[in-house]
Amino acid sequence: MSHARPAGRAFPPGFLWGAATAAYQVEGAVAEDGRGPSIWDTFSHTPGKVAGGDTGDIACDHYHRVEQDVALMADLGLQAYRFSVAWPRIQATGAGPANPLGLAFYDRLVDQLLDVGIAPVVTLYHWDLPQALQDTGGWASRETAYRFADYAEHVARALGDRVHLWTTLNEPWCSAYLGHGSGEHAPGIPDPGLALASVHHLNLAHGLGARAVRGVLGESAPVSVTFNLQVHQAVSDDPADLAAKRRIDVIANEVFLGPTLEGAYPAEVFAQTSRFTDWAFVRDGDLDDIHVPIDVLGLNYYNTSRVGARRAPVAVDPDAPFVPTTAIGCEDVEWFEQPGPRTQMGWNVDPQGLTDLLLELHARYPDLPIMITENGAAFDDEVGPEGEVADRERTAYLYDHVDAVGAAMDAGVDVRGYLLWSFMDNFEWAWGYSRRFGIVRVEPGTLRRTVKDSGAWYRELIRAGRLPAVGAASTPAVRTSLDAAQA
Ligand code: GCO
Repeated sequence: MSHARPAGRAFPPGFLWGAATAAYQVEGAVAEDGRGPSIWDTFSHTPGKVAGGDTGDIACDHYHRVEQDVALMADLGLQAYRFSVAWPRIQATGAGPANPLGLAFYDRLVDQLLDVGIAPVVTLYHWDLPQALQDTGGWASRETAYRFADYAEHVARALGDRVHLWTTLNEPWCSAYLGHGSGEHAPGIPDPGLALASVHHLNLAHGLGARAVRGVLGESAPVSVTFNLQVHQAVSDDPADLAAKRRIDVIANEVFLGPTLEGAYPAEVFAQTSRFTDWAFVRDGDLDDIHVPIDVLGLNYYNTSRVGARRAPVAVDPDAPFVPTTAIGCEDVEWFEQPGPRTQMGWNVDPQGLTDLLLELHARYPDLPIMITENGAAFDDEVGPEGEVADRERTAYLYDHVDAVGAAMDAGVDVRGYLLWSFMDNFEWAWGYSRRFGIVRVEPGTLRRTVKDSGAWYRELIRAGRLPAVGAASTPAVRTSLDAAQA
């Protein structure tokens, strides 16, 4: 398959181009300056949970190399950097006064970014719950939502109006269902009832956290939440297949969109999940608290899936070691193989799915601006003698998805920016360091940074405001301020 692409469409001035990371995936320094343990420290140190026994103990050492990393972002011309604040750096046990040393790290980061003209996009929660809060129930406990609001208030006070956009949560779907359904992610407790309680408490945390940020910074403080909405394509128009699609949509998407954007859970969800919970954890007033106006909806998009009614019944094994999301009130939904190509994650490449998702969201919420807060691809990079990476597949993936965003914008969707995943190779959760999403390579061991061809291409996209060709020859190497320092 050819990865060559001609020069392509232009984007409006003001469209925000950036890149994203998350604290546990890049920072390292897990025991420094008063940081307490998070559920991901515990999980990654539990044998068998993460590929290769990898942990985030050192990760990209971003905590110590942050100045160089910001300089590199500036070399790439990034206009925004989406990073997450590690809750256990701010409150080691998830409660009590803020740790000044923890806040100081992000305070400096924000200033460094602003000094070079990069807009800070802050995610308050990207999965690193303080372990002490897990010990008292984690997201399955209502108390965690109140703790989150307190934490959000501390961070809002410290970073103040220097932040371009506040995101309360990243992908609560993962926290709820991978953390409590499949058990692939921390805390790794497979229990559908707890997964659904977590859904609600994460929603509540979003509402209370957003209100806490605005309580400190005023009603005009820009607030968002980031969802990884699942694009389920029905395998046919048969009513049974469409009904199956609706059931998985309800569990995966509507339980987040409904409360946060419409102030109600989808009516079907209660009957659909009655085997696992009576939803008594939803208290009077919660939906009002959750339904807070947001300025932007953050969207993380990678791939699509095909679903339909189950062709043959399956026995649900009560002793199975994990509970797939589909088992949570979707036992009758079957997954069908998507055609390729695929990334190294095994995920299908489907840029049209992104255009379709944007159009659908815009039809439902015409006044809600959208920001792509993650999109990118892992490939098995081949490294040249100088550490160079001619990652044409990744560049083609980025080209096609940026183009898909542009197509949706042409059709009237208000998309404000594109923040690719990821600025650099990092700790890919259960996959450890075996999956690399970066446009900057991080050399295992030395942690030396090298801009990949995709990074050089992205720099040119940002500079010109239009899609550069993806050539037969590789893009000229980017010489950066780091090259001399690392030589
Ligand atoms: C995600 C996470 C990222 C992942 C990325 C690739 O949102 O799933 O935000 O942390 O690393 O998506 O899987």
